Amino acid sequence: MKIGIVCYPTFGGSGVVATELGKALANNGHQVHFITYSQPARLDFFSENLFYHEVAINQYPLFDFPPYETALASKLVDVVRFEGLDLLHVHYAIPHASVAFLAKQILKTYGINIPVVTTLHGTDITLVGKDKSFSPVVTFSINQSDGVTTVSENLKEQTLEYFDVHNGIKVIPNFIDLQRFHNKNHEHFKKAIAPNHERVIVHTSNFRKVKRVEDVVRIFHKVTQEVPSKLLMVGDGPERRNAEELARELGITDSIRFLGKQDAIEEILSIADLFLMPSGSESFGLAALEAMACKVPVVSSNTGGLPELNKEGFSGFLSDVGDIDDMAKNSIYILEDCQRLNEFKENALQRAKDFELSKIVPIYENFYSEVIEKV
Ligand code: GMT
Repeated sequence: MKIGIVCYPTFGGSGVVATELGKALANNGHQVHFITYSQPARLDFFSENLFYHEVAINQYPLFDFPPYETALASKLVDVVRFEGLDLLHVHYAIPHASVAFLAKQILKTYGINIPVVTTLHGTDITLVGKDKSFSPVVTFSINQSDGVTTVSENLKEQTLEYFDVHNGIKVIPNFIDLQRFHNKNHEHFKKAIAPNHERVIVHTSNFRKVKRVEDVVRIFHKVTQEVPSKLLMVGDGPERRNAEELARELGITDSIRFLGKQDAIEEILSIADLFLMPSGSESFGLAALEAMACKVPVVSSNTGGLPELNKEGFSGFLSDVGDIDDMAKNSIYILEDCQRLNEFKENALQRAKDFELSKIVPIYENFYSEVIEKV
């Protein structure tokens, strides 16, 4: 198939899933065209089946807000027509689903009926999409898509609850490439971070409010009083400063490192004993899956799609959002006993294997075929 992928090219989860999906499809022999405003973060190599079309935006002085949607729709029309695409797969509803609808209508004037698949990732529904300033467009464009997928059952339920959607929705979870994400023996690196055999706890995110990074610091503060530990905070975003300030207030800065954005996240996860994800909302939890693939158990909140990934008492534990005491208690339980910790580590990997790339990508391929046949 010739597939066009539209996504945010940044480090966000939806962009990562879209890019990894495109790479996997290209590996399976499909021709994949990324259409976006800059090179996707994980697309920094050459492959004969991968193409990148940059959306250039005209900076005319009249535009207080450069019309990205118009430029993207025009680019989609161009790429579909001249590359002969079979299907467009847009990731994150806003604005990609409505732009795809516009491109589809324009393409009809050229006698082309391009099938459009929309994947809803989470905040496009749970935070941003529900906003009244977006919801009519989100509802309309979901209903106009030829195929709709969500990354968890919970996100499907939320979509149906908050939007008047009469289109069918297929759940296709996030997936993981175990060739890249696996536990590598990095004892020397672990020694440098935890010279006195402390446990290593990791959090990775975009440090937005929804990630509750201050909860991470508070949980760690409680844990380290019982089990000597170090905390690695990976990523960056608006809440980083608050988390740093809180660490200073609690007097634990010597035990926490804020590493900022990192590409080789699997190297850091390889020295971790526990991953914390106390999010206020999380449609799937790709970062937790990446940790599990590297044999890292997860202590998380029980919001959104997290219970579909993290199995209570097996790969980790789940608590109510904001229940720092319970998350700290569960972390201590996992970390305090070596044999128990090793069991949780093995279980985490077992659970991650359920979401292996080779199991999930064919679900997308079959769905594309169904949608193309229907249109
Ligand atoms: O907020 C983020 O974590 C980024 C966001 C995105 O859309 O870029 O991630 C969402 O999509 C990921 C991939 O499908 C999911 O694994 C994340 O759970 C989801 N984030 C939230 O729902 C907060």
